[in-house]
Order: sequence, then C-alpha cells, then structure tokens
Amino acid sequence: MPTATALVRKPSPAFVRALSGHPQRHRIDYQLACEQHLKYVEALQQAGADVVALDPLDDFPDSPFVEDTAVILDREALFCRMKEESRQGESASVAEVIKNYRAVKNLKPPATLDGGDVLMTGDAVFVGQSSRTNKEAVPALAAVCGKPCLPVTVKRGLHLKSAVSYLGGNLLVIDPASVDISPCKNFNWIEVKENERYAANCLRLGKFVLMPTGFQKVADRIRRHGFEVIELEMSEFEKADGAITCLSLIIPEKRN
Ligand code: CIR
Repeated sequence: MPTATALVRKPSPAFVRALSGHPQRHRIDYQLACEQHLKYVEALQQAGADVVALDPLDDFPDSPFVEDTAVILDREALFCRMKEESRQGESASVAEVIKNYRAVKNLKPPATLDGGDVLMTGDAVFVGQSSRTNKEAVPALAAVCGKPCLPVTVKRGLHLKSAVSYLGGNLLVIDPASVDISPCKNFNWIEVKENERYAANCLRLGKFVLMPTGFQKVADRIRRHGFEVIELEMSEFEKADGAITCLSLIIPEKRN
C-alpha cells in the first residue's frame, strides 16, 4: 500500500527562466536539473509514494514546483490563486489529474495563495503571510479545511515552508530567524542555524524524510527522531528559489 500519491512535473527547457531572487539564478543547468529531478522521483518511490508524472510545460518555467498549485485536504483540493501571473496557467493540467483523487475547489479573489505557504500540522494549519500569500487567504482556507488556520508572518525567504517543515508528532524543523515563531511555541523544534537554512524545508513520508544534501548535523538530528533520511542534490532548484517540498504535491490516502 503506497504511503501517498505524489504528483510531480519534470522541468521543461523553460526552467532556466524560473522566477528567482537567488544570485545564481542565471546559472541554472537544465540537464542537471532533470537529473536531480529524476533522483527526487526515485526518492519518493523509495519512501513508498505512488508517483504520478505530469507532462512538462514548455510555457511555464516554474511548473516543476507543483506544490504551489493546490492545497490537498481530506476530501477536497483547493486550487490556489497564485499571485505571479507567469504561474497562473500551471493549475489547469494539475486539476485534470487531481479530480481523480479529490473534489476540486478554487480559491476566490481577493485571496492569493501559494501552496508553499501552507503548513499542515496535527491540529492547525499555518498560513504564511508572504509576498505571495495575503491575509484574505487565511479565512478562505479555513472555510474549507475544517481546522483552525493561523497566519504566520514570513520575514525572509519565499514561503513559510522555505523556513518550517512539519515531521508529525508535534515536531518542526525550523529556521527561527525567517518566520514569526510565536505561533510555533507549542511544538518541539529541530532548529537550523543560519548556514543550515536551506535544510529547514524537508518532506516526511512515513518513516522517511527527504532533505537536501550537505547538512549532516540537521540530518543526524532528524535521524535521532527515528527517521530514515534520504539526502538529495538540489542545487539547480535552489537557484530557482525552490526546495524539497516544492517539487511534489502530496495526496495522502483518503480518510474515511
Ligand atoms: C517561484 O518563485 O514561484 C518559484 N521559482 C519557486 C517556487 C518554490 N515553491 C515552493 O517553495 N513551494
């Protein structure tokens, strides 16, 4: 039985033009990005996910970052209104597939939301208040998700999940310098240091955690919580302001 279904989309050659504020953004190596993406898919499979691959999109440079297109809830999928115009056409082909798993709903204006700003935890959903996601997105998400939705100010970086990941069992991996930590006080933390910031974004699937390579201390601390860590080269996606979770849309088995 798979742990989840994971939707992914391989980069198209347009990926070299992805939106990014990273200083190396003009040095994206397309072939290397494809190789890293393939290893990412293999890691998802190793972690027990059933991987569904969407066709690459030549007109949408950022389309490998499928996480941002929708929020997967227990019974529904809420399609985001992404603020960046160049990304708004990514959702249609995702919805075509998602409708086989969840009832599709669309976020309404004036809310704007990127999936990377939505951090699901056991009892609450945290919604990053970032350059992409506005305050109107918080009640709009709360209206469909059946859990309290709490805004969290993103002080640095693109999305909330660039700085915080939830590993289950009340455990966060967190870069406390990049977000307002006050809503996160009741969690246990694996705190990353300034030079480990990129490791704050990781993906838990069952007993596995996928994380970027090069952060041994963070990896060891995650292992101490009983997880098996799969480390992945992410250099080309980091240059496009993307990280581990961004590259998949995880659809857990439906709860009855
Ligand atoms: C963007 O700026 O939208 C993309 N270049 C990066 C999106 C990363 N997605 C994510 O963190 N969920």
